[in-house]
Amino acid sequence: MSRYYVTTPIYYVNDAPHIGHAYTTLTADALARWHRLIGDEVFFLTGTDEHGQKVARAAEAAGRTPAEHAELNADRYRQAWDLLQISFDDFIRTTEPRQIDTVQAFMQRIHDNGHIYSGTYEGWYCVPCEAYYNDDDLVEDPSGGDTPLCEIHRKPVEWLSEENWFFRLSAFAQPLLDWYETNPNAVQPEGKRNEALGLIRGGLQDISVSRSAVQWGIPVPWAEGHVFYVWYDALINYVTAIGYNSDRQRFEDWWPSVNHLLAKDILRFHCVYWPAMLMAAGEAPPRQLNVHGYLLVGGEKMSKTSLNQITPAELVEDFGVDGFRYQFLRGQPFGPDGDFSYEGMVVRYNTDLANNLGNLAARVATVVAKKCDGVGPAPDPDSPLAPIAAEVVAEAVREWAETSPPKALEATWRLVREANAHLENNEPWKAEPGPAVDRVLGDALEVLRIVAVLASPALIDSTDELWRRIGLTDAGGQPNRPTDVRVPDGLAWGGYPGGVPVDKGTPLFPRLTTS
Ligand code: ME8
Repeated sequence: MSRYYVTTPIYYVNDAPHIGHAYTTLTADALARWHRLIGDEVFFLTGTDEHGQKVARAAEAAGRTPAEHAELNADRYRQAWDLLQISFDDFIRTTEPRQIDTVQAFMQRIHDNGHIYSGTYEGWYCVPCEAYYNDDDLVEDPSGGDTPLCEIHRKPVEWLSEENWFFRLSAFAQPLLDWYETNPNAVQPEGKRNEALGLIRGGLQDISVSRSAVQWGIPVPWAEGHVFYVWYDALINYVTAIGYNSDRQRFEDWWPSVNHLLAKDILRFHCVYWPAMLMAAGEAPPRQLNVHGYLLVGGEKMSKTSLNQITPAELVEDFGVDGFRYQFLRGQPFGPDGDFSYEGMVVRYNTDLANNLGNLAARVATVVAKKCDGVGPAPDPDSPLAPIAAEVVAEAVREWAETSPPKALEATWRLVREANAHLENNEPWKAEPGPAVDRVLGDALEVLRIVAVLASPALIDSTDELWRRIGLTDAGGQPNRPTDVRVPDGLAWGGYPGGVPVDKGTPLFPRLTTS
């Protein structure tokens, strides 16, 4: 059995989650569910990033203490993930004692290894990014203001000047380049790897790891009055949760074969700072970093100022949990930016879920009721769909392994379309009951069985319901849920036993209209 460790970024608790956060989290969830299907031991970590100025200021603006504000918004993240049926194994909050202990121990190790020194920091800082910037990273204020703007938030940065502790990042430029060279697939996709290499080759400056002007943070153990810069606190969550400072054996079981998911906004922190910090602490860098683009609304990144934030709950109300999950797992390729539109989501839902999968399930059940007294027949071992199913399973296995849920689902829906075409070509609804009709319907039921398993990382309750409707729940000798099947062996053609009751029920995915 292999181990699969997958993480999302831990999100800031300045505000509630929007669909951008849901996008990364859903992708991690689907990957975790897929790896459970193939029999891996999975550890799926998400959580919240609660310290730093951004959260402290949002709390102040809301008239709360940072701790109260963090509590409230961490809860909103948990509620959103519960709603979306996110199957995380651990939800870490950076204000927990385990994180405080681990950050102090990890940073102390880097300090003891001689990679931290004291100095004065002077330069630009963007609070919404919680990032230090050089002049070259910033853009001019188009309205003529003297202060340059952060490129991501388009807000004036702030000038910081304080006594600080610095991490000798510059010393890690060559070790990082060597690591990139020997691990050409560590950062995916290639364009993002090149971006990270560009940052390293462009020259790395030492970076301030502590703040004395901010109170809301983890105390620096060797310097009273200082707290750690929030990013040096946050990244460490990935090792806290697997026992870096509490259970060395467990840590070694899971590290470094991790798969970090993140968007391009935090590439620099994950693909440059984090591997360097690990090296400085004497640990191996992460095995895999998967960087995706932005989910755009009307061509713009979601932000509070442009009022284009959409919450997951708003869309779940219209599309259901599985409709939501399907859209964000299938809707845009994993990697580049993708535009989200409500109208596009309706089209995808109606095409793939209502018309293709929902319709296949409904028409098979209707014809089984009419021609087979409601008892599902077994598939034909020599069905023309058998080799297609084998190809689709193999392709899905490949694409999930490549962290590409959209392509894996696209392959899965090819099988749905082929099964619908097989029914159209044979028109069992027009034929007399008998072995020929049984074969065609048995084939379609077998496809539904296979699809219920392959789609189960995306569609949760509806694949369970499909399983029940085709008679496999409590069928005896059969896995009780699609998630109990082991892939790929359990998907060999012919697994549908036949002789079980098929239930039509109401539409699995009722058609939607745009209004
Ligand atoms: O950066 N499209 O937290 P954050 C796609 N606390 N993904 C998006 C997105 C969008 N429009 N908007 C947000 C932080 N995301 C730090 C992370 S990790 C040690 C610390 C997702 O709340 C995407 O994964 O700003 C992005 O990287 C993350 O949310 C940023 O979340």
